[in-house]
This record gives sequence, structure tokens and C-alpha cells, in this order.
Amino acid sequence: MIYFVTSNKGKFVEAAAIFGDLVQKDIGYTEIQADTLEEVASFGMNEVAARLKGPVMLEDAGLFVEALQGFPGVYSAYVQKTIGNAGILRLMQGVENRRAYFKSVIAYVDADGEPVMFSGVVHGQIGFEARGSKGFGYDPIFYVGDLSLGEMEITEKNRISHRAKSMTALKGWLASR
Ligand code: ITT
Repeated sequence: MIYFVTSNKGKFVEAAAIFGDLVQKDIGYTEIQADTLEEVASFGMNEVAARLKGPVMLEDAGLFVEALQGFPGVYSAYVQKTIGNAGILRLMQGVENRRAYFKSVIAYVDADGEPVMFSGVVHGQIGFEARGSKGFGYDPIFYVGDLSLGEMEITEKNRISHRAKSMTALKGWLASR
């Protein structure tokens, strides 16, 4: 059993499909203002490890849009809450370069170990419209091929996603110990 500290049900459901024996803990942690997801995850893990005993992980993820110099990046949660997908589509009006990627950084620690981090990336395109309601967050505007992530079942998204890559890397590391 592993605790996954997150407030985001969508993230939890995708991770649980990879890990099986996962327990969501919505206990919150300080998300510092920093330039990288790694710094945010690492700081958060130090705080969480002091409060929660047992194997525990957390994840910081973000959407990086090439034409916006990587925005919203580490500010993805705030931007999703404020201007949302419609706001990103507005910022991208008239912009030809639609390239973007999602990145997931997870931090994990168990009782006797040092924290470890794994990351995963999926490259795609910001679409011209929001499509699909299967995912969460930016999924409806992020396209891989002809489909937005919002149009994909969890099994399909988990074949390609940033989260599936970081979580699978952790799973492999745990299995190899
Ligand atoms: P926790 O920090 O409690 O885990 P959160 O939703 O704040 O939940 P993040 O800071 O990691 O999670 O996520 C940053 C934003 O990016 C947030 O608005 C998410 O909804 C969005 N996001 C993360 N992963 C995503 C994905 O796979 N598809 C679409 N949007 C995603």
C-alpha cells in the first residue's frame, strides 16, 4: 500500500490504475513558488514525510506551452483555476506553433529511505477548441494526434501520459529493489 497525497481525484484515479493498492490522502502541503516542478515536489515531500508515516508519494504536474515560453508551467494549477482552458485558448488565438507538453514529477519516500523522484513527459498540441469530458484540468485542450486527452478513456491516456510514465518508472524502481 502506498499513500498518494493529492487533492485531485483525476490524478488519483489514473495513478490507481497503475498501482492498484493506492490510498488517496487529501491532507494538503505547501506548494512553494519555484521555477521547477522538481523543487515544488521535493519541498512538499519533506513536509509530508514528517507528517505521514509509511510509503508515500506526491506529484507536481504542469502544462508547458512552447509559444508561451513554457507558461503556465509551475503556475498550471493557479492558471487552471483562474483563466482556465478558455483563457489558454484565447492566449493562443492566432498562434501557429501549438506545441506543448505535460510534465509529471513524483516524489516518493518510505520509512527507511531517502526521497526519490521520477518524471514523465508527453508531447502534444494545444487544440483550437476544447473537446471531451473524460479527463480533468487541461485535458480537453491538449491533443495527441487527432484526439484530446479529454476524449480518451483512462486506459488510453495511461498508455501515453506524463503521469503514466513517472508512475511506471517508480513502479519499476520499487520492483527492482
Ligand atoms: P495536487 O497538487 O493536490 O496533487 P493539483 O490539481 O493542484 O493537485 P498539480 O499542481 O500537480 O495538481 O497540477 C497542476 C495543474 O495541472 C492542475 O490544474 C491540474 O488539473 C493540471 N493537470 C495536471 N495533470 C493533468 C493532466 O493529466 N491532464 C490535465 N490537466 C492536468
